[in-house]
Amino acid sequence: MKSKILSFLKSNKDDFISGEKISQALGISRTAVWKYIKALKEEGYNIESISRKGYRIISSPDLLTFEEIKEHLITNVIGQHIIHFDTIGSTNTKAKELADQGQKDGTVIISEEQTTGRGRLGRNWISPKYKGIWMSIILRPTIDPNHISKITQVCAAAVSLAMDEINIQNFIKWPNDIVVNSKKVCGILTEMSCELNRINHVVLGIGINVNIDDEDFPKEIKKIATSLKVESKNTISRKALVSKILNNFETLYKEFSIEGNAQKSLEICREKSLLLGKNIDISRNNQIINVKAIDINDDGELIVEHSDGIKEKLISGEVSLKGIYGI
Ligand code: BT5
Repeated sequence: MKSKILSFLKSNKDDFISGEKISQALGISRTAVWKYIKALKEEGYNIESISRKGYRIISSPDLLTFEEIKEHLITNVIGQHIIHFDTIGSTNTKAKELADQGQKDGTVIISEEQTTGRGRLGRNWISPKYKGIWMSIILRPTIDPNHISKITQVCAAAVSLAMDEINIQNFIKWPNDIVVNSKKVCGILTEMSCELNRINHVVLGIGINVNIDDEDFPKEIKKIATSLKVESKNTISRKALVSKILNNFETLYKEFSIEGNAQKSLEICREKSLLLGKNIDISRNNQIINVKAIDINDDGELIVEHSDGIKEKLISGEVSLKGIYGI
């Protein structure tokens, strides 16, 4: 009901709309209308109320609800259903749970904060309230499970294009980071449930440091992490950025959902790659090996060349590059 009232106010932005009119249209009492308006104000909506004239919306907060995101959303499927939380442990954990219960393709789980945000391999992901984008997309691709590892590249390409659109120069650090000014602003966590020849679901977790101030980063990650606000010296609209990511993702995912073709996304990942042409360190059996990153192949694997000229494909893992992440 609250969202219906909000839609009503938004579609009459320039005029006052009376409590009477809202109550009649929605079939609720005027006291109920007043209560919902009060709740909206508490969420940060600036609503003017004048007796005998009614209500008028002046501005909306940067909340990551469907009502706010949909204004800029041009997708057919991705993000057309958004489940929003004020706080949650991990959006990926919640998305997996909901996907197991049958939640549909393209649903987005988003939270204003995560208390136990997760990185890969059980690492943690700091996700302070109202300062970032912490979201997970549920996907049900009907492709061969062998192609699925490329989905992380599809996602990285979509995030990267969205950041271009707000004039943030960014690079993709294979396999799952977006880097601005040599520091990490975004990490992607891909998890899936599949059978031998069938994917049940994929959960794509995206964490972006948007408006985190430098002093808000815990000491241990300050050296390696940054935010879009720190780098651009501007507060960034999170809701606009979410819709740009989802819009770009749907376009790239359309290509991918046909037999796992990710040509366009992989082109973007190569173009924006932080690693290609550089000497990088990879870790193997507790050993650090220096290799040259030479390509990302059509399967989304990183091709590296050893000092003896032997080439090798990396499917995932840790790679490090001098000058990046304080190394
Ligand atoms: C990642 O892992 O980069 C994947 C992060 C995915 C987070 C999203 S948020 C929405 C969804 N729900 C979740 O619970 N997770 C996903 P990895 O490459 O393993 O990097 C983790 C490492 O990055 C940590 O060990 C820290 O060193 C560092 N780190 C933690 N929080 C960070 C942050 N906010 N920004 C940059 N680096 C961070």
